[in-house]
Amino acid sequence: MSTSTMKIYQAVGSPNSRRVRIFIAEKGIDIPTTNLDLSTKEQFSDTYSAINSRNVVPTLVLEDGTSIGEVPAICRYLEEMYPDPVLLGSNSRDKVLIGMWDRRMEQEGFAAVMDAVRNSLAGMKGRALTGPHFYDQIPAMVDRSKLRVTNFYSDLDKRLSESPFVAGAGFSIADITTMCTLDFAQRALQMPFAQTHGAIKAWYDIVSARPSSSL
Ligand SMILES: N[C@@H](CCC(=O)N[C@@H](CS)C(=O)NCC(=O)O)C(=O)O
Repeated sequence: MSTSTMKIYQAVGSPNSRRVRIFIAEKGIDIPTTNLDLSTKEQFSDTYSAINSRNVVPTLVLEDGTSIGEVPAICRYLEEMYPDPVLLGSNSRDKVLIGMWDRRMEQEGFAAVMDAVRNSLAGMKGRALTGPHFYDQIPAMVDRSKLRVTNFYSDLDKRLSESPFVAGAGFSIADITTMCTLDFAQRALQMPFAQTHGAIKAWYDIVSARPSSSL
């Protein structure tokens, strides 16, 4: 389905952009895309600053020029416009549970990986936090962040031993956030989940076999 009225600004290697790319693919929609090169700091250009004042990707721009930043907000808009298939829940209970698990995966997993990456990589010097302001790295945070990632894996394995998908019986945005977290931890931190985490492995084999995961 084509949605020629909207536009997505994103970056190829960005895990937050990947969350939205997967969400869009799962919806079966097609949104014209502009790629930004974060390595040349294109997110700070005057043109993009006018689109996203936090200088982060992704951003969804609507036909009337409204800019929507923040992955959960972008996905919420797309869910309301294209309800099928449901990825944010179809009744009050499912909606809040999916919201709760997605936020937990973001805070306990995704943010921990990001903190470890941004406080350790040479290329992130002065960019320990995203956004328009510049923050020095705190190397002492790296070990703690990695410990948080290790604990996240244990907690996730327990959760997935009780539930087929992160937020319950069906695939949802919480699975997208979690898969992007695990893949980014492996790629940028060389911290894959342990193969002894059998519940994560069984779930990961299923979610990563979906065609959208290759995006
Ligand atoms: N909370 C934001 C986070 C967006 C974000 O941090 N994006 C990263 C890429 S994954 C970015 O734009 N980085 C630019 C930079 O490092 O300056 C969201 O949900 O969209």
